[in-house]
Amino acid sequence: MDTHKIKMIRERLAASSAPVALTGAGVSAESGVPTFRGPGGLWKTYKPEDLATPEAFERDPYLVWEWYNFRREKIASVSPNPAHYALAGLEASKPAFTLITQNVDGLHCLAGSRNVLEIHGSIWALRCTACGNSSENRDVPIEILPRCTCGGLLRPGVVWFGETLPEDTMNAAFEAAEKADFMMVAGTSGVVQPAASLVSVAKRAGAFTVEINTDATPLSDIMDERLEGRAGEILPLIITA
Ligand code: BJW
Ligand code: ZN
Repeated sequence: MDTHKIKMIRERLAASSAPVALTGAGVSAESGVPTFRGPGGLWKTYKPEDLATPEAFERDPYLVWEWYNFRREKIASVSPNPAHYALAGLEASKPAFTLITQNVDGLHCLAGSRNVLEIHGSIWALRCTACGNSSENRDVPIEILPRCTCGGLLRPGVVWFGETLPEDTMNAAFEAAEKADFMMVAGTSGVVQPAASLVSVAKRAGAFTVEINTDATPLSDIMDERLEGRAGEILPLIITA
């Protein structure tokens, strides 16, 4: 690991008054949560159009719920890793820090982060397809097919392809990106929109941008710095003195 680069980035972060982190599945990979793309990724075995679209749920809610049960079981059995803890520590030392995650696993909260913008929702949230009511449910497995008190079918409270992101959460994320003077982008392939566009927003606003990833991504070229490696190893180096 390039210790000079780490030191420089750590100083940038220390001097920052509006730091932002954008995280993706790679940050939970070291906890044992499968990523979506790349080796061992969920989209290697499962087709997104069969499981992660509103049309798929309309067609076969049982199948979709089975898949979410399988993922809920996996996630319930794992713990946060040093990447999650480092980011939780940053919130404690820098209250102006904004954590934006595409992850639905809830591991940032479990590690102690309090203000997390979960732009793709949460696997522990349920939403009624009839009345729109949202609730939390941590049953593993959840009884298929779950029903709302109104009788409507409940769906996972996550954002599927073709769906809009939760408006308030996304507005807060764009606002943070527009004000950011430092942005670290960890463990995301950067191919899913509009999440990935947060990086260009921050960049245009003049933020210093750092990518932490085991591989290069389509975002790599626009970043000011890249740290190639595992988030669970690199984030604690940047964040802890
Ligand atoms: C490590 C590591 C370690 C491994 N350390 N690193 C503009 C252009 C083109 C397409 C679109 C566009 N605008 C919208 C679209 C369509 C679509 C989209 O983006 N498609 C592209 C894929 C082509 N977007 C949408 O549909 C979005 N909605 C939308 O835009 O609404 C507006 C609208 C509506 C109607 C009409 C028109 C517009 C919604 C996107 C929802 C994404 N949902 C999912 C599933 C969530 C629910 C669930 O989990 O079940 O979200 S898909 C999946 O991808 C999940 C993730 O949050 C998301 C991002 O994945 P992420 O986190 O980047 O993970 P991976 O696996 O891709 O990458 C892991 C990375 O980690 C890799 O780079 C590894 O190298 C690295 N890594 N181990 C560090 N230890
Ligand atoms: Zn309902």
